[in-house]
Amino acid sequence: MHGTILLTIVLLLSTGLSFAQEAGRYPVIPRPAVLTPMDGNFAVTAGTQVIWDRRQEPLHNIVTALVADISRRTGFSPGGGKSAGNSIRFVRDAGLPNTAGYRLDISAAAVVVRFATDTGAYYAAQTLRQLMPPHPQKGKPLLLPAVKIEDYPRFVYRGVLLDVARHYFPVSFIKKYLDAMAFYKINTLHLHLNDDQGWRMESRSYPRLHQIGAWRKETVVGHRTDRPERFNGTPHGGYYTQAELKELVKYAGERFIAIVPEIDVPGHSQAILAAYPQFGCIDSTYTVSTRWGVHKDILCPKEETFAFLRSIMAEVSDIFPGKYIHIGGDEVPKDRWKQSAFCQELIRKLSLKDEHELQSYFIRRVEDIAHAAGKQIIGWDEILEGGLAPNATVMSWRGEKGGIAAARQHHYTIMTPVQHTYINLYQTSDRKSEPLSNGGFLPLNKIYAYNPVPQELAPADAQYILGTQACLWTEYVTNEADAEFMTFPRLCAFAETAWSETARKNYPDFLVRLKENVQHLKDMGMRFAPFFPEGE
Ligand code: TNX
Repeated sequence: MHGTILLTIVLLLSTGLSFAQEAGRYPVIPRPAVLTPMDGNFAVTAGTQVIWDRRQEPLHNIVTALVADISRRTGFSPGGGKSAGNSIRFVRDAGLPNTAGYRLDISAAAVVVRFATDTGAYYAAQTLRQLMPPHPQKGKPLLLPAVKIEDYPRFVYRGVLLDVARHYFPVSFIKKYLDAMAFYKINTLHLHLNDDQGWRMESRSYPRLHQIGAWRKETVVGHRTDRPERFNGTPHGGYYTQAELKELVKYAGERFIAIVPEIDVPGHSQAILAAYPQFGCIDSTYTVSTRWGVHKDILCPKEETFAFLRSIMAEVSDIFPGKYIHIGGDEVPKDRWKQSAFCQELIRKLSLKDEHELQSYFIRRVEDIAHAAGKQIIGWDEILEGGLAPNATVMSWRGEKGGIAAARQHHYTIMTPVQHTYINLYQTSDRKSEPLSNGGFLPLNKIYAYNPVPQELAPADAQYILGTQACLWTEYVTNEADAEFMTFPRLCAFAETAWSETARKNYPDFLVRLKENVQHLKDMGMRFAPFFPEGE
């Protein structure tokens, strides 16, 4: 018999659990790095004590949120205490190797959580929540299966992009989304704040951005390639006040999620031009676009454009305290720059080869502005064309080529290839049971199978891959229910790719866990697509 099969059988016999039983008993997503099944259960009862150091602020909030969740499910209010009896104990342990990692020891007698940082404590709490039955009987002990878990993430960047430019989504929805992301240990929300069809951030220095740029007259109906074109005649728009954005940053931070704001330039900028046409290359009356697709009107590399961006970057930095600003850089048609006498003169003056090098010049200028505001930039992989800005991180979306090239140049990179991580694509081959989408096909097993580290990268280069991101572009996602349907359960599969080592990934095992785990999505009132096999 094959050695590994024999070993597996021996292991299964020794633990007394088949793989399906183990997955069903510990339905944790993403799958922990090390999980050792144990016999018995810990019973959370009215007498359970929860022990932690209340003087430590973030920890205090993490534990009280967990206790509130237990109370909601059981009707019990586990109390604080000191005794070592039936208890859940949170212990800081600086000796843990990974700062986001944790150890969880559940036995019939007690639950002990060890963590080096608050982030680790937070993730341990999410694992505990996933081990709890979502709908226990009120007033009955809540059983946690005994286990030893040692866990830490594979990647430091585990992101989701939400495009709030094509369709505006209210703050309440973003909070619901953040709650679910945190539950699956995703740590970054990339907010796509502007595009040709809308600008979404209140600006104090350039108020026409939100007054004019946040609204479009109407929206094209059906797929963008449908002919004849039809429009719905209904204005669409909205923007977030600075106070709302700060509140979101805080809300995300409490869930150990950083928000990366994207101000997409110099392309995808028609809404900016509708508000401030002077930043374009041609005299024109620009409007906020009512159609999808790549638009030719882009920002002009004039000094007044850079002064504008300096001011916007200052506002963005004031709202978003994180390390990164995403500056877009994708899909920049060069038509206007080719037509513009100013641009042609600038190319000559700076001794640039062509419009691609002019784009590179534009991005370098924006990088300088971001650095002056204390931020690092992330850009889409087009920023490689004409030469990378010195410290830029590259988001590889047109496949993996850009990410590979960036990593080889020892630039950090985040893998978001359309084919493997775009959750705006269809999820089945029978499109009739799904909302209209951009096109393409990303079923659950494909997003699950993705490995963000391409085989051809040497280990010394592979370390520049910070992580991966799922992207929800919303041209065709017009409402919250559809956004949820597109996101789940694909985000569960994605979360495992972002967190768990390849050796820990196993699709049949994932499906068994998912079947249990979706109960939590139901509990959150989260819609999800029903297109997944039931598991074994
Ligand atoms: C390409 S991904 C875009 C977006 C679209 C998306 C649709 C990227 C950097 N640009 O503007 O929404 O395709 O799938």
